[in-house]
Amino acid sequence: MFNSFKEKLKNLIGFGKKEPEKQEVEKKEVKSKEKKKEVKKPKVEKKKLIDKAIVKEKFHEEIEELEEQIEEKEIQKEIEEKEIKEEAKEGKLTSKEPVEVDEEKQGFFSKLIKLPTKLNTVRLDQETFNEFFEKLEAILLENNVALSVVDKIREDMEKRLVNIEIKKPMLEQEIKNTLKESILEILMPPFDLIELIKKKEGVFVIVFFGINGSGKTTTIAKLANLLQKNKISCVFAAADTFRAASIEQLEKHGNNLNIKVIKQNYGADPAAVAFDAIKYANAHGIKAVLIDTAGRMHTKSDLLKEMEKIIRVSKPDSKIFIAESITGNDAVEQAKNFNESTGIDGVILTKADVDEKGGTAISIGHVTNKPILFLGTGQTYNDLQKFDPKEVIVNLGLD
Ligand SMILES: Nc1nc2c(ncn2[C@@H]2O[C@H](COP(=O)(O)OP(=O)(O)O)[C@@H](O)[C@H]2O)c(=O)[nH]1
Ligand SMILES: [Mg+2]
Repeated sequence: MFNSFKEKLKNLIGFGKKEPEKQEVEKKEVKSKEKKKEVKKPKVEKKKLIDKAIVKEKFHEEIEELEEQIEEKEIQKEIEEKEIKEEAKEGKLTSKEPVEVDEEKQGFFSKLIKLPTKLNTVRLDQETFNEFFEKLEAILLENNVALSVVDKIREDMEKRLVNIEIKKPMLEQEIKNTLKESILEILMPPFDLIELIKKKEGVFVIVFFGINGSGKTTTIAKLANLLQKNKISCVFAAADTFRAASIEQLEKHGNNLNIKVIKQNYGADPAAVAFDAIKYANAHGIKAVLIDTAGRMHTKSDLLKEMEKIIRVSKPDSKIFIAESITGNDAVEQAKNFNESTGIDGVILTKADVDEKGGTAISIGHVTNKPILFLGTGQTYNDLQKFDPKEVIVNLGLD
């Protein structure tokens, strides 16, 4: 997760600037890693990779263009410096001695600074900031960060960077810090679901919902596995009575994990299945009920009504929205609408293992104002990771 995002941020802001050859080697490594992944992925993934490669190339073209501009600026600067030195020799200048700045240690962005180049501080003017943010915006959008989040980040960074005096060697760090803090403000730390279940007297009910194929059934099985590791007993409610084979899929997980599955026939009222499962848990001293539901789009009002009924009947302690990390803005839009219509307490973001971008996590956090609890990171029962906002920052190279 976040691989392509991080790489581009690094190119733009310039942190961890490297020797050109080293960069080449790393690029090759990244490419060969991508190739390896490509082999395992289905065709749709391959297409995404190709799309991404095109965007990447475009971005590099832009960078090259900008670098040419910078070079021109540098030449201009050199000429000016020469003139100043000559003037100084002639005794015309009375200002302080220019402070030597190690350009190699500075990022790509710092070279854009137009204001006082002779002093140890820089002040970013609006125009330069806009020029920079335009590039950053492209990277953010390309990596699934929603427009509303981009606007928030722009506002935050503008406030902290424009027309503020910043010590030259601190510039890169300051840019990283502002971006980091803006993102951390969005990503709220997850609540501890395990503790919440343990603390509750009686049965703890969780309803899972999201669109078809987002990973609801698989995630329920992963979560049951985690509950078992924490010595919390649970039962499954096969409340997806709509999609063919959905009950059998849940039963298979139930068999593997030795968990009871409460079911009725296909076409039965899902709320009734949920009700049965809670009754069963109460009667058998089982701590948690995990309710699997049919996938639904937020646009289908009959299915939403059905969801409302499940919620009315089961009175869940947690409503968890399952979203696919790779679907980007679609997932964000769904989360927003479900949060407004049904109300959600938290999100589990699946398929993070096949998402190189990662911006969906930031966007969902912002539009729902709800925490991401876990990331689905593969297809085995153990592939469920507790979500940690600080890890996002580390993965983006901002810490
Ligand atoms: N790579 C990967 N695949 C996943 C993950 N979670 C679910 N899947 C796969 O996504 C597909 C749909 O999952 P399913 O649980 O049936 O989705 P549902 O329709 O929402 O219940 C299955 O092939 C799962 O194995 C994940 O975290 N990573
Ligand atoms: Mg399912």
